[in-house]
Amino acid sequence: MIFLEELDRKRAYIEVNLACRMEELKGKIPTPLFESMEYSLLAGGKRIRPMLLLEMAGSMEGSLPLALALEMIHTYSLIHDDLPAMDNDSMRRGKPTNHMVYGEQIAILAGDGLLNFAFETLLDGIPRSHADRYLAAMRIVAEAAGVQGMVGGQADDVQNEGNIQDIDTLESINKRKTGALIKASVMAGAIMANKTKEQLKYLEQYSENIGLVFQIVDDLLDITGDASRTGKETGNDSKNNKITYPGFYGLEKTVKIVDELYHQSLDCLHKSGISNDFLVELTGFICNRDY
Ligand code: GRG
Repeated sequence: MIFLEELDRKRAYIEVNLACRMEELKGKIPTPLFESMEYSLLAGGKRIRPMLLLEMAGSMEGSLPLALALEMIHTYSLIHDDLPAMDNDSMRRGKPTNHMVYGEQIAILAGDGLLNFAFETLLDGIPRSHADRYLAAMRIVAEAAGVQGMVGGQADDVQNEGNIQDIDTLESINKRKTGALIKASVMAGAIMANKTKEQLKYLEQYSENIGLVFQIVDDLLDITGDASRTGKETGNDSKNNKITYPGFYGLEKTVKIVDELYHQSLDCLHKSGISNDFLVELTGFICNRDY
């Protein structure tokens, strides 16, 4: 239970800082835009990306803006992903999606606003010492969020019109759409902590593994979470009939793959020389979010 308490404490720390950062916009931007940005940014969420970054950065000062920016970018992507033109979802983080509350126009602008505010936050936070590391970390985040990462993955996803049928294409899309930002969270934190080339090599493997697991577990939760209601027992996304890991490999093998990836992730973490009990537990949490 100590881990869950620690998780809550760290989540609260991130949320207080996100709220503080948002306060800086209060009264300076159109009210519906502010409320819409705040609605989604402070709507809960596991805060896994900023948490990974802060754990990797360790005691390195000046890392907080990177963590906050990651959550803003992640939130913008969720707002846009939920739009009728994309996934057309009506619930997110247990609440009505942004466009359901504020309308599509404001939801699009709130997403744009959060993306830009992420970069304002990053630029405002450039530290006096170790600015070189910070800028390198910023570069990693920018690339992962952009056309070579999340945006590119999403573009391929919509181009396939939700009709991906082979596992390699699915993996390539997921690697960019979901995995890139998770990998960037780990690698940007590692750069801040000045890890060696050898350590970075293992951390790259670690972060790629957990990025992949993240998506697979999400697919599994779709089945185990509400199979009776959604009829997703086949493992295929009922909305657009695209293939998923459980749909391709079957439930049993998918669970085995997650288990293997979990153990490989721990092995990479160990080989990277990082000894952080919370990070080990967080890896377990990511690999089995059924807590
Ligand atoms: C619109 C450019 C653009 C990109 C969208 C994030 C994304 C890319 C798509 C989401 C598709 C999806 C639901 C993938 C499953 C894995 C995932 C990213 C889940 C949501 O992230 P969590 O679990 O959410 O970290 P919380 O709410 O905890 O922050």
